[in-house]
Amino acid sequence: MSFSDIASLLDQQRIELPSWAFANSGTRFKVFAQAGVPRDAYEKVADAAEVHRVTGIAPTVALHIPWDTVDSYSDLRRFARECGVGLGTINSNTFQDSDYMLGSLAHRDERVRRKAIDHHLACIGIMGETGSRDLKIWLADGTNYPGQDDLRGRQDRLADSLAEIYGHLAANQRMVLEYKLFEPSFYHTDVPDWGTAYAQVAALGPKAVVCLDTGHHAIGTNIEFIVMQLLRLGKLGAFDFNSRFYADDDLMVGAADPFQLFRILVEVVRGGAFGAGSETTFMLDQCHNIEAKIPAQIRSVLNVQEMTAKALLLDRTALEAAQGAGDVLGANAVFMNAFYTDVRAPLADWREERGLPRDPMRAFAESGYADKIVAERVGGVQAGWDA
Ligand code: PSV
Ligand code: MN
Repeated sequence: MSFSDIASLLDQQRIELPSWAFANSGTRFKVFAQAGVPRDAYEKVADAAEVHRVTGIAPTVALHIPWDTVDSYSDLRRFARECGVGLGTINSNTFQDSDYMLGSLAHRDERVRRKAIDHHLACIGIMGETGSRDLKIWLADGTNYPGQDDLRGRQDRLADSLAEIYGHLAANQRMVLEYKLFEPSFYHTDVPDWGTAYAQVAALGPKAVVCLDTGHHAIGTNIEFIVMQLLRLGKLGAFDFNSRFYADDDLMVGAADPFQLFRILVEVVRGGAFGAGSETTFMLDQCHNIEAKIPAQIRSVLNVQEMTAKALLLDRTALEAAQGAGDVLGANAVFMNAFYTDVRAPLADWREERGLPRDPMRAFAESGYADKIVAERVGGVQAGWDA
């Protein structure tokens, strides 16, 4: 298998960018504001379009509601189109309202649960205007102390809430349920793992699928195994890509462990989830607290593309032959050969052939866009974690 065999496959790659990656973010200790950062959803979309302009494979932007609330979503859609991109997944947010201190869709209080359900119905309304297919739900719901609440009752209420939301989806829309081991809840989380997410979405029907955020597992978890299993079950709806060293670090994908990203993408290809017909959304979910935001998104897109090229280069015929013969070292050598293949020069050629810059990082640096937004975005309030 050579690069020319996979070049046209790489044309089919699509990576969705998170609007919030362009805004200020930080840890609970400090948000370091950067100059030129967007003040509203329009400016976030404009920044995302720059990433697509130099990479050619990031044509959609995911929104987070209410962070990206605008007066007219159809106008934002029009603006995105003018910038050369589209609007993608709508992410709900039930983690920054005081009412949700003890939970949202799993809350005991019917008033709070109703409010959380209604927020999701409003998000479905927005999806109609933005043309989005996916409603992505991540819940901070959980408890901090043993005995604080009834685990079973919470799971049952969660199922009821999700069923009501699911009932409002249009035929071409999906619910994507994201799991996370812990944080902000520390004793238990109501959707802590892929098994719980799978059980909840399987009960709902075919339009409900799971989102796998690569930062949401215990250290040492074999994430590619989960990818394989969810694809096997037809339920891997989306990725939230990022890197972690410790917990949910939200660092650039491929920065911490490129080999893990490669192994994940090998299972994506093996499971038939790569390419034009894929039902899996490949999104980044990252925060750039100390590094420049637009270049960090470009670097992340390139990291995914590089590991995808290596995964596509894997000689599956040789691998299967070695596996079938019980040749442990031979199979491993075939696998590692693909990972160690340097695809950077052929990818630069691939870009040039498509009218894209050979070096997207450099092209952005030389474009003057960073200076332009610093000069133009004066006044107003920068968008940030809780803006
Ligand atoms: C939660 O940690 C999460 O991964 C969810 O996807 C949220 O929507 C996102 O982060 C916010 O950055
Ligand atoms: Mn996520």
